[in-house]
Amino acid sequence: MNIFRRSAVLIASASVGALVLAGCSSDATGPAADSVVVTDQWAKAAGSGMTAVFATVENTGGQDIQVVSASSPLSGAVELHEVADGKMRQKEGGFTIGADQSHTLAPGGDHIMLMDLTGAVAPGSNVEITLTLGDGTTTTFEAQARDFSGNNEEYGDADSADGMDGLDHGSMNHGS
Ligand SMILES: [Cu+2]
Repeated sequence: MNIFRRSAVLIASASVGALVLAGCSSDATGPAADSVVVTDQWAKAAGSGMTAVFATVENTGGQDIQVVSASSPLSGAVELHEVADGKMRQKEGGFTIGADQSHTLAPGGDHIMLMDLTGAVAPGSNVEITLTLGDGTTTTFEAQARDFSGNNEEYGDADSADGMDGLDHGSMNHGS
């Protein structure tokens, strides 16, 4: 009986210790990825070429967060885009999400652009996206693909055309 009771006390102590440690690691200066919550994410279904991913990206932390880049197993090159004058282009510096703010990625506005698709993005399938944040931490989410026929912004004649060699600029729009 005594042995059992002592074990119970030890287990209780260990649990308290774990709680204290967890509390210490979740302060405002923690990894940015811990403060990012992605909701309402979806991808535009596409047969080939390129497509876009949309979502609401929330920053639950007390400091600004920068989304500096993104990647996906389905794409050879993922870019962070904005739309200006009906044309999309790479967003300088990526997306900034203020403390306790949400950043909406939506057709006609900021979005994640998957270029050079490695395969079809069928309706109902999932597209995995990894966001890299300003502090180097990453967060990964899956966006379900759906048919969407709106949103046909053209690609701006970007000054940021560097590194775009080999891509078909003529077909760079969200349409299919
Ligand atoms: Cu785009």
